[in-house]
Amino acid sequence: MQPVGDQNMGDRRAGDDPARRTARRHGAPGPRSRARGAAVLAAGAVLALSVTACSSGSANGGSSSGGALTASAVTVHRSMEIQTGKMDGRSGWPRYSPSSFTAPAGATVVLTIVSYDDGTAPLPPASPWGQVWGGDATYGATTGGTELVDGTPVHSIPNDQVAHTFTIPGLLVNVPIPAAQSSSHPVTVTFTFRVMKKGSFNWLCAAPCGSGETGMGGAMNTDGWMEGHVSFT
Ligand SMILES: [Cu+2]
Repeated sequence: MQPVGDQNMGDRRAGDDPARRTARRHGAPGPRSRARGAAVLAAGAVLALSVTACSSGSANGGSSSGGALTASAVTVHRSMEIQTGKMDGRSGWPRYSPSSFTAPAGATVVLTIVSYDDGTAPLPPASPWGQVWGGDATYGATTGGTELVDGTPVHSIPNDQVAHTFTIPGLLVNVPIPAAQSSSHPVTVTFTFRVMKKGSFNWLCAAPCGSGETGMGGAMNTDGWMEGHVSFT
């Protein structure tokens, strides 16, 4: 998706958005942000288990129906844009737009995420969310563990350079998004996957880009901002 409207690019900076930075340092995490932090950690544990034991995951955070499908020859393209608080009008609240999409089950989905956020939300050194995860055996979300960053294939983003992630815990899919070079020079991340089962799954951002002491509040806790849904029909 291309930038919306003709906003002044200079207004889109996140790296100089003091509210966002300050918000991370002040205020105690609420119960919801703690719960979300626990959910993210649990999903990380599931990811690690799945990769080491080659076991399949569950529809964690989503629902599915019907049996496995046959892969189709159809390829569909979906796009999301990561906007900064200065773009979406809510300081300190970065947002994925749109926050939800639908795609045919069994089709190859080429997802393009254009991010204008030039600030980082560093992950802890041991966090698994800087790596590209290719999905779960049950639902067949396959990516080869690769994403394209401005056309260059990579298997991971250094944890301290991550700005956001696009993570579908129920499909064991994780796409780390690095910080944009500048607010006027967005980074484009492209990722291909296929889901072999009908159903709806929650996605979330696992990088602490929200408000509160842990960075897990605000946009991180709000549907339509740093979490949403993907449906396969
Ligand atoms: Cu985020």
